[in-house]
Formats: sequence, C-alpha cells, structure tokens
Amino acid sequence: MDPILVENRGGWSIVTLNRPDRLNAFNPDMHRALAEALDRLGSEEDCRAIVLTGAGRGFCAGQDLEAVGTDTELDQTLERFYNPLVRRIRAMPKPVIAAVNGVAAGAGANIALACDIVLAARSAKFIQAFAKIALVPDSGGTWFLPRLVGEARARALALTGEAVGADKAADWGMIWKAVDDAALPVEAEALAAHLATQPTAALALIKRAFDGSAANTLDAQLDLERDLQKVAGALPDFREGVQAFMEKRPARFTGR
Ligand code: T3D
Repeated sequence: MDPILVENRGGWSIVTLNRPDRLNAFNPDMHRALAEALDRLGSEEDCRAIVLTGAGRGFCAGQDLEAVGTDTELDQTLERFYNPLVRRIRAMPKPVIAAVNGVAAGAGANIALACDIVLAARSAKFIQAFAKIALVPDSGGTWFLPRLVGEARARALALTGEAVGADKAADWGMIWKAVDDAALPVEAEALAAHLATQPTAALALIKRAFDGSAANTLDAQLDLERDLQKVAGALPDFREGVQAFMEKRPARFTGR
C-alpha cells in the first residue's frame, strides 16, 4: 500500500496520508513519499493549491511508535524528516490546506498547524501527545501553539497532553474552522478549488509576509511589506486584477 496518495483535481491536488491501520503515523517510507510528493507539487505550475488529509478515521498520530528511534537518534529523525517537512509546507509557493478528518496527535497535530489554513471535522481532536511519552513537542509545536492560542493555553496543552476538540480549537484560534464531519471533504475541496483560481504568486508573497511577521519588529515588517509589494506589483495577475475591477468583471488570474 502506498503510504502517500496524490490525486490531481485539475488546478489543485489532494495529498492523503495513507497508513490508516496506524492512524497515519509517520514512518520513514511515509516521510520520504510525502517529501517527494510535496516537492513535485511545489514545482508544478498547474497545481495551485494543496489539500493534506488522512485516510480512514484519523488525520495523523505523529511518529509511528513502533518505528521510533533510540534516544541518540531522535534528533536525527527530526533533522532528517520532521523539520524539513515543516519547512517544506511553510515555503510551499501555494496555499496548503489541512483537512483534519480525525485525531491529529503529536507531530501529526503540529504538521496540521504548519499548514496555511486548517479545517477540521467536528469530531477531530488535536493532542500534544508528547509529554505522555516523555518527549518535548516538536515539528514546530512550541512555536505555532503560543502564537495561535497564547502562552497560557499552549503551555497547558503541552504539559498535560489534553485533547482539544475541533470546535474549541476554532474558538481558540488554533484552526480556521470546524465543520460537520460529512462536510469536511466538500468544504476542503471547494476552498482548494477557489484558491486554485486566485493569484498564486501573490498568495505565495502573502505567505512570506506572515512568516516574516513572526520575528520582525513593526519597522522591519513595514520594510518587508514594501519589498514584497514591489514584487507583487510586477506580476501579470496584478495587472489583470486591476483591469478586471475597472471592467467590472471577475478576474482571470493565471497564478503568475
Ligand atoms: O523519532 C523522533 O524523532 C521522535 C518524534 C516524535 C514525534 C511524535 O509525534 S511523538 C508522539 C507520537 N504519537 C503519540 O504518542 C500518539 C499515540 N497514539 C495515541 O495516543 C492514540 O492512538 C490516539 C489518541 C492518537 C488515538 O486513540 P484511539 O483510541 O482513537 O486509537 P488507538 O486504538 O489508540 O489506535 C488505533 C491503532 O493505531 C492502534 O493499533 P491496533 O491496536 O488497532 O493494532 C494503535 O496502536 C495505532 N497507533 C496509534 N497511534 C500510533 C499507532 N501506532 C504506532 N504509532 C502511533 N503513534
């Protein structure tokens, strides 16, 4: 069974973590297949949005604990697999939507939070499971969580490993939206299909602006916005957007 499934939906693609009997926990084969798929989709011009989801009843249970390394190897697993995965998602020059169809635990939760937009089925749960096995949250959890939900909630979630349901995650601002379970695929697909018609190169610049804001002062961020706007202003899609507005018609963006 392929650990990763990729379907091209015409303008956007859906990537499915596919080890359902292990709640899509990561082993090296799944890491390698996901890296290969994301690299390919990242450079495919006709793929303008990506949905990441899980097969079966879970999104991802993090590291496969049957395939876990020894104490001396854990840092290597992060260095080889998880850290590049988070960096790949953040640097992807098109939107990445997490469609969290069920439990997202450990690194599985934080990989979802690394995505640009997180939609979750109402029955899904986010669990910082690390402390329960005497590990430290990884895959960006200690960076994403305090920024999304604030330090008090982030610390408590990491220290207790308590599950957060999709509705509460949405109320707390950890994710964008919780939707009825049956509606998740429909909503995720509609969102991806919409984004695939939008000015992809400009959306990539928006991603860069937000990534910069995490570490920048206001002054530095104003400079970054200026620099990115210069790039955006030279894009064909900017000309098309303005022209469409003036002509009172929907824009026909090419993504360039
Ligand atoms: O290597 C490094 O560098 C370290 C990196 C660490 C990154 C991490 O992600 S550490 C955190 C690892 N993940 C966990 O600790 C979560 C473990 N799983 C759970 O706590 C629970 O399974 C869930 C809360 C996620 C779901 O619970 P539930 O009751 O819905 O399902 P279940 O019955 O526990 O699991 C279903 C099956 O999936 C079961 O197999 P079985 O009994 O039907 O044969 C279970 O063993 C398997 N499974 C679930 N999670 C994992 C797993 N198998 C291997 N690894 C898993 N992480």
